[in-house]
Amino acid sequence: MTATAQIETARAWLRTARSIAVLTGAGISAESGVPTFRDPGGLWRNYRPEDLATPEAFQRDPLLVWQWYDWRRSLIANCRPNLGHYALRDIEQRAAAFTLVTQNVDGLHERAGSQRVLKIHGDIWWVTCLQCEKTTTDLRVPLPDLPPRCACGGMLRPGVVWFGEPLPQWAWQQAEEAVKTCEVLLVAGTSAVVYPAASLAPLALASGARVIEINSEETPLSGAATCSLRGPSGELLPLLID
Ligand code: BJW
Ligand code: ZN
Repeated sequence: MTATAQIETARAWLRTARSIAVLTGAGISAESGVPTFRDPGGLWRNYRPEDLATPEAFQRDPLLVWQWYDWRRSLIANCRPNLGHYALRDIEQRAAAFTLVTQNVDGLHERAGSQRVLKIHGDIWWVTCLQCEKTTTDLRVPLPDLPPRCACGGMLRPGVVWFGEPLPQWAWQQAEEAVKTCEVLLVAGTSAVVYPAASLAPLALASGARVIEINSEETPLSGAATCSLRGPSGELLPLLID
């Protein structure tokens, strides 16, 4: 099938589906200027993101990890949603049932107007206290003191999910339910290597859903997906709406 025919087919599936689920990753925010994790250019001060996004890294050097998050928060504060984020908002508005599962912590889906968003890796604007365990939102950039402290005196950590940590239970259960019951799952801008998020597309396929992948590169999911579209999500997603 030609690329144009593939897009036509995917558009028809989305138009007629009673329930749609979407899984997004860092690639969907790339065109907004947010660096991805595993593409070239994702480095900060020569550290690999995978080596900083761990509880061990935070335990070893909370200031270093906080400096990285503070830098990312400032960068994201200056980014805007792109046409890919807006296309997903439009698809939600037309769908009878819709769930957007995101691995992203940048908040750009909400800023684009998406309503039902499950944030399975947390949110970079949340802070959680290591002592009283309260989670609050802190939108200040840059943060005045690093590492930041809670009103109770405890040290705060970023409200995100690091390697080796469990995903927020409620969001994960809803995500599994959504992909098991959807007719179409759209997977955009993820390398599909981080689990358990990477298990959602195989789960959708096993439950009989069509899976449409959008990515600028081939991924481990590309061969299994019902349809795999190669290109930037900011250009391809708007083409999937009538
Ligand atoms: C574009 C584009 C454009 C670019 N248009 N496309 C061995 C096997 C299986 C699993 C494991 C294993 N060893 C360890 C594990 C578990 C581990 C894991 O999966 N590791 C793998 C790396 C092997 N997973 C975990 O630890 C998870 N927890 C867990 O399993 O808990 C179990 C448990 C249960 C009970 C008690 C205790 C534990 C947690 C995973 C948390 C991931 N966290 C991060 C950081 C979040 C916070 C932060 O932002 O700082 O989440 S890591 C990072 O990767 C981030 C992302 O959400 C996640 C996924 O990355 P994503 O979004 O796919 O980005 P990239 O950069 O990888 O890809 C971008 C893609 O976009 C590319 O494909 C590009 O081509 C494409 N692209 N421009 C379209 N314009
Ligand atoms: Zn506290």
